[in-house]
Amino acid sequence: MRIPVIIDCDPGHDDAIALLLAFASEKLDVKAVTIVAGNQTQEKTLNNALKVLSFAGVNVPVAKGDDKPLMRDLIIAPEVHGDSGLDGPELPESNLKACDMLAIELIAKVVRESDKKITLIPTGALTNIAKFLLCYPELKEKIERISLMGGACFGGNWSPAAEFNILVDPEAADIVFKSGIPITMSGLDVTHKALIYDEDVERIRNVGGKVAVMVAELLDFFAKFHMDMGFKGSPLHDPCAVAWVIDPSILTTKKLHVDIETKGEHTLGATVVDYYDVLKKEKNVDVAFDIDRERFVDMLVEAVKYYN
Ligand SMILES: [Ca+2]
Repeated sequence: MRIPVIIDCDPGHDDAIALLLAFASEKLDVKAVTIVAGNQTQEKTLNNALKVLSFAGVNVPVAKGDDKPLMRDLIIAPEVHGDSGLDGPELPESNLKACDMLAIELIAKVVRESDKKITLIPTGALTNIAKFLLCYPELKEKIERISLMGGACFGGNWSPAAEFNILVDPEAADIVFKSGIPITMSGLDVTHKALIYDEDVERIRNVGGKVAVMVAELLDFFAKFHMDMGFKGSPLHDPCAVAWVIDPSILTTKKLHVDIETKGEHTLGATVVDYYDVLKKEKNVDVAFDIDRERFVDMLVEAVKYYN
């Protein structure tokens, strides 16, 4: 029985690969893809998602979200993802179109009509997910779990204390983390171990076929930024959140209490993880700390084969 999921993303190189991993998996049934602003503007992340899905021959309802976070101006990441948000491969215009509904309306429709509980996989800022929970509180009980990419127990990547996705919309993250829905958090603690090295990229390229080549070209571009930062490979953040739903044994997690910092002068957007259980509060998040990297890479290689 496939696990019904909705992916909420901001493609983004690692988002694109997360989408391809999800659609290739026989374990998942991707009911919808919703788009959030983050790595680039809403218009660009929507366009990128449609192009990638169309190029891969996937047909799924896609809906766009808001242009900006709940209460703040948008932060984007052209340093990492380029001006288009998906620089690297030349992709043709999409045959797919976004549906007329907004992201939260599409999520609500899928959740309402599903017999089974839905797992949400957000790989961008949590704007759409928070808004969905605020607007449709009656549907909360039909969410099985949220497997998200975001946050970190130790350190940040967009400020010393904060990871990008949470920093973009901390108020949204606060709503989601307080929702009571079970959460699996693939933060920097694990995604910085989900490294793709040059030889792994060549393995993917050697699979052959247009999707494998596109993924290799995405990774070629993604590597440039990370090499300059001193990484020995590219951390594939977003696919971790999908990989865990496909096979939870691929990540090692620890159940902990996590709060979101929404006010700090130096710590805005931090996921404050109570690693030593100082507060004795309810443990609301399964925080991922480790990954079976070899198996993760094998999973990605198998996924691109699916499209041949
Ligand atoms: Ca993302």
